Parts: sequence; structure tokens; C-alpha cells
Amino acid sequence: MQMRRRRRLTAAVLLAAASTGAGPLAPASATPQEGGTVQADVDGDAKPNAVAVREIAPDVHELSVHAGGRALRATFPTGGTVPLQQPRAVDIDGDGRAELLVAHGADARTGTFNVWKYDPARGLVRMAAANGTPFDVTEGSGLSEVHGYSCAPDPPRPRELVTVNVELTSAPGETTAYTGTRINYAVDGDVIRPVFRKDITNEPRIHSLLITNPSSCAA
Ligand SMILES: [Ca+2]
Ligand SMILES: [Ca+2]
Repeated sequence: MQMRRRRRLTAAVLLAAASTGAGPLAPASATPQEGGTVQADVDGDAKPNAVAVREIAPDVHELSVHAGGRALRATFPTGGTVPLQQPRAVDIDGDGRAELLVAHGADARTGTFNVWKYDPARGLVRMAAANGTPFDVTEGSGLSEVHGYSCAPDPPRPRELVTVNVELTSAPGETTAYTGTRINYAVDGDVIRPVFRKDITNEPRIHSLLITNPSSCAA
């Protein structure tokens, strides 16, 4: 399991090194695959903006957003062959402007997403962790691991993104128990910073700390 985690972290580092963020269109493949278009208000004017993801090469996807009278595009590498998914419109800071969760990695049980936002001056911006690497959100569960996200309204504080990432730490034959973290994050410009961390140690799957509700992040 640790090996798997290291591979995932290594992939994230490689992705950060290889990524160019918003950039020119990559050469289109012969048969681009469409991931579907969703509507999200990325600029906060109460009118929907068209948002889409498509595959332009076997390991390159393109995010496109129509906003400010322009069609904005950003390409990004995926961690191998990643099935196309519709982008997810979320509002992780509660400011009325949608951020976009865009899948860039997947395995049998989990999907990994980057967070993008629209900036009127800069176009599409991929949000980063405090160390500058693209911020990842992982979702998916099996017996061996649980990953999820929520948003936590906590007045008077703004809405915060909450992630849960735990792994099975009980031995075979024992009651299943998980260990990992539940972390609250706040948006600070382009950076998603941790503001509260709760360690989870040998808790059952039904423990409230392991429960997430992605729909609570809806834009
Ligand atoms: Ca809009
Ligand atoms: Ca927002």
C-alpha cells in the first residue's frame, strides 16, 4: 500500500514538472473523444458558462471554458489512459464563482482531480498546494482505502474544502479500521491551503470523520 502511495506521489511530482498549465492546443488526435459539456458559472455573473473536457491525445486532455466572450483552453497530461469524465462544477470557497474539478488520473477504484478556476485576466488557472504543485483531490473507496471530499460551511468563516484520505490498518480477521487524515482547506488566491487537520487513527468505516458528501461542494 505504501508503494502505491509513493507511486501516486511520484506521479504527482512528475505531473507538476511536466505540466504547462494553460497553453496552446496540443495536436489533435484523429478521433478526439468528448467528455461532455456542463454548465457552470465560473465568473459569478449568474449566467452559466459552457465547460467541457475532451481527449486530444491518448494521455492529453483539454479543458475548455467559454467566458468573458472568449473560448479559453488549457491542456494537461493525464497519468496514462484516463477515462474522460465530465468536469465537476464546485464552489469550494463559497464566493459564487465555480471552480472545476477535472480528472487527470484514475485507477480501478479511485479518481484524481485537479482544481481549476477562471480568472478574467489570466484565463484558466490550475490551483496549487502551498508547495506549488497542482492540488489533488482523490475520490473513491474500497476495502483497502477510502478517499472523498466535502465542503464545510462554517459561518462566519467561508466555505472550506474538506478531504478525507485513509487506508486500512486493521489486520485480517480484526474489525476493519482506517488511519489517515481529514483536512480542511481554504482558498488563498490560487493556493489551496490547509487550515485544520484531524488525524484519523484506527477508526471504523462508519465513523463520522470518514464520511464525506461531494454534493455539499456544488456550485
Ligand atoms: Ca457566468
Ligand atoms: Ca468559488
